[in-house]
Amino acid sequence: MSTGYVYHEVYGWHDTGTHAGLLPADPRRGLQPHRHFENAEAKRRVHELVVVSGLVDRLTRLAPRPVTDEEVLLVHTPGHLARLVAANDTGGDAGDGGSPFGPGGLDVARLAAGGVVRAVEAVVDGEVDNAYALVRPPGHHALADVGMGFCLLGNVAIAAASVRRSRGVGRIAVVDIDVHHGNGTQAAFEDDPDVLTISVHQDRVFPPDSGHVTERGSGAGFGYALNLPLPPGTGNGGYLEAVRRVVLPALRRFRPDLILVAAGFDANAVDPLARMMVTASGYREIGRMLVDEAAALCGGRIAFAHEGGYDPVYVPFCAHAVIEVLAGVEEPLEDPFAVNFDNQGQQELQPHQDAAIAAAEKLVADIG
Ligand code: 6DK
Ligand code: ZN
Repeated sequence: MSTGYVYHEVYGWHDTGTHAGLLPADPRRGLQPHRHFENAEAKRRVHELVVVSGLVDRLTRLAPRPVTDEEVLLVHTPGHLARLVAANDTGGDAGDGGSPFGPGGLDVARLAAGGVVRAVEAVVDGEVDNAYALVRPPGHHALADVGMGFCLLGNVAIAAASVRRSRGVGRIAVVDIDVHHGNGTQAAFEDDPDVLTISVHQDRVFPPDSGHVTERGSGAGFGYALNLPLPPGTGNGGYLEAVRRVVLPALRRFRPDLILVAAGFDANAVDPLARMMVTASGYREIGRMLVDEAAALCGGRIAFAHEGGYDPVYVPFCAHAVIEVLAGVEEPLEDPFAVNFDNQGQQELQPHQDAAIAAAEKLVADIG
């Protein structure tokens, strides 16, 4: 049993600067500068916990390489790449005004996408059994011709497209558990019946008006995009039920050769950018179900790519739990915060959450 692990110190050097709650800081309006939500802290502290806990000793370190122009262009337009290249010396924004980067930001983004590619290649090649890529900047919002939502390049989309080309992988399922809609990954494979994209997210947080259960892909890809928007306040009960009743059955119908997980941890109980209540034990169970399903469906071939998650104190415990599952650790690190979050009211499935799950559940039968 071996688990690949990608991290590079330069991921922490991607400079998103300051803002004031996602607006430009402006003292004239009382807007005080604050570091960008997508700063290095949460992810760097995940890595530090993985090292300090000793988990790193159970992992196989994989060195990321930057993605080439050719790989970027599997998902993005020449225009998008050209704009990022043009802004790379000075720094700039990837498109929506909320996705800033400093000088060299494109180089870090290439190494993030390349870190996911490396993890996925190692899994497909049998070099490792499964893998976790702890990368930054994130990727699942980036569209073909524009970056958005802190994302410059579509890390998971690029990795999926790249490994299909280089390794001839047939069917890939992407499971996106970031609390925001995985719109970029969905768009990249909108027409493609060989890539199933599943996104479980908080209803209409970001992008605005996106990720409705009615979005199902188009053309030959109709039915191969699945969206499960959950109401705010959903905790472990609702999330585990969503995975059991929608994600796993969808995977079983699709029969993927490889599963990729866009692993955001911003559905955690104290995230500043969303209103969900998932705890480290919830993430552990979600991770376990996905890893077990990969074992049943595709020889255990599963790779996780880190996306969002903004509380620097709690995200490390959530991500650590998932990496432990991948590595088959039997004595897990205790979550010191569990006592505070596990007993929050309404952690168990609520009727309005059940209704949201039922709406997506109905669509699963059309897959495959
Ligand atoms: N933006 C992510 O976690 C990124 O999915 C989430 C991005 C959320 C942006 C939220 C937002 C505004 C609001 C108002 C005006 C401009 C922008 F990609 C990941 F990092 F994973 O409210
Ligand atoms: Zn997110």
